[in-house]
Amino acid sequence: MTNLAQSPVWFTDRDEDQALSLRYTGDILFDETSDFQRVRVIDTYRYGKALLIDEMFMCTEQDEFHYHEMIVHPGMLAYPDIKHVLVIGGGDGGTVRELIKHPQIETITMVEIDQTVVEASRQHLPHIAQALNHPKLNLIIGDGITYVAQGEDQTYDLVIIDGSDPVGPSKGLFSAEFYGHCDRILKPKGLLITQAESPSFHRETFVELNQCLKGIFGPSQVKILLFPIPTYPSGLWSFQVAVKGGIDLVNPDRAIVETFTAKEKLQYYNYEIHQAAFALPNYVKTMVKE
Ligand code: SPD
Repeated sequence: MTNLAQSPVWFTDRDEDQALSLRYTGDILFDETSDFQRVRVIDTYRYGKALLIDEMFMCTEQDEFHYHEMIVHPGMLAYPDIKHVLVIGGGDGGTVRELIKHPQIETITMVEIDQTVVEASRQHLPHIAQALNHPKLNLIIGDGITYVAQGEDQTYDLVIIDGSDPVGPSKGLFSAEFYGHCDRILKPKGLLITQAESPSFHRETFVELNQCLKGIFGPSQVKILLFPIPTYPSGLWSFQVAVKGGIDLVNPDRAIVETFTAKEKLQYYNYEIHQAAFALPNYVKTMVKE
């Protein structure tokens, strides 16, 4: 246990009305401002090292597994034929680390706009960034929005949007034009999984994204997946998943899931979590009119 005498310095991720603070050592391990954003790494007492973009927590060593296991495994285990994956964002490497646990994947293309995020993670978050040199990964430093707009039709089985909040370079990751191209570059059978903010903290963004995806993929083809993550505002986070080609997202093969989670010693995801994550609280159902 630490006490306040060790360091009185806190980092606060805030908006006008609420905030989340973590106390840290006071040392900033990495601090660079790129063309896009300020990227820092600090060492917090409760959650280990934390990657910060501008004034927000992007991930921490102690709870990143909630996010990275849930952005990858529900989709991969619902549709085990996935071979070609595109990740937009994801510069810390956590999503790729989880993807490579699925040996059937042949190629992963990841397009991260900010080399500085990759560098900060490689230098200070090696457990998260460990797969960034994996031979299946083609890491492109560039604009994911342009990449998707110029992508060939029906190329990927899975597209994952592992972006930041809708400010700065991530703003365009929440637009109908972008998701229209994602639909086009997905194969007729495939999945899109996108970081969808908090239904209680970012209500407007969450609902607009849901309407946007339903408009493109069809109302019955869009599912919401909820999970807790202590270091994001409100502690409740979401992904939204668009399904193409009749994949049963909610009911994967139980034996396959249990064998996989045991083999990989996953820390958050399991069969029960898979099913429960698609259950929505009533207030969320009301928000998205389900
Ligand atoms: N407010 C934090 C939202 C962060 C979403 N992306 C996290 C990236 C982890 N790979």
